[in-house]
Amino acid sequence: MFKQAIVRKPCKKFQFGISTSNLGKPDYQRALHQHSKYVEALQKCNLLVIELIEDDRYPDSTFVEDTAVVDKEFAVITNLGVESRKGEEIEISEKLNGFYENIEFIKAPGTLEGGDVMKVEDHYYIGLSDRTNNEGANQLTKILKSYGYSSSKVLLKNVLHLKTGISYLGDSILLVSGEFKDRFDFKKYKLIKVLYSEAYATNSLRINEYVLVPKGYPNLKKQIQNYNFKILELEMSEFEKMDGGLSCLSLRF
Ligand code: CIR
Repeated sequence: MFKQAIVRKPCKKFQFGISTSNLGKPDYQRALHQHSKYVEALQKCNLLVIELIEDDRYPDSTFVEDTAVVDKEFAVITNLGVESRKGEEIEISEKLNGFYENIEFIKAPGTLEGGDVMKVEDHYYIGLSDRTNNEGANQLTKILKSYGYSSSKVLLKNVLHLKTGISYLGDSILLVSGEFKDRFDFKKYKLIKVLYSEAYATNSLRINEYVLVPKGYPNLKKQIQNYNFKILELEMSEFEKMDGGLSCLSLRF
């Protein structure tokens, strides 16, 4: 069970963040509105939501998931893999200090972003991406081991982050798209294969008894409903334009 979440409002410089989507410039007011609905959804999932104020120094700072890996007994502050985002983790670290006795750090030359880390029961998958390097993954592996968790690395081919293309819904069920549909590592799970045209929605998010799903992906919605999950649909268009999905907008612990 998750009890709380940290989020950060999109800042006025949101449109200047990193994007490869080719979906055009996000509308700031609409992004703020979508973000407030996201916060409401987290509250509906019974989370206490800690909302940080916007930070114009970092256009991508609404994507807080990348700044930390959080579990019950520890938080790991990451070292983000792109120059324009380095420093976002500082305020998050200060906040997490109030909740955790054990705070660990990924240190240079290691880089790691939370979007590349997926927990499946007591095992962690760590994506090796443009943002997470082998050294960062090794540091995380060592930290996880010291807390009794196993982990393995997954080399990414096309996606930005591991969780862009795969997410864990619980009960041994994974949503998978693109390069993850046939990977050996994930064959032992129940796979929900997401249509190419709905790949964005692979980054859906299980929180307590709900699954948050982006609006506008009817096939995926049906596939998830078949497993009897309770669904909350959210408009995500402005975040999609900036390569961000549902998980990226919060740290849940
Ligand atoms: C970036 O490129 O860093 C942001 N525009 C999007 C980050 C998305 N985060 C995530 O998938 N965890």
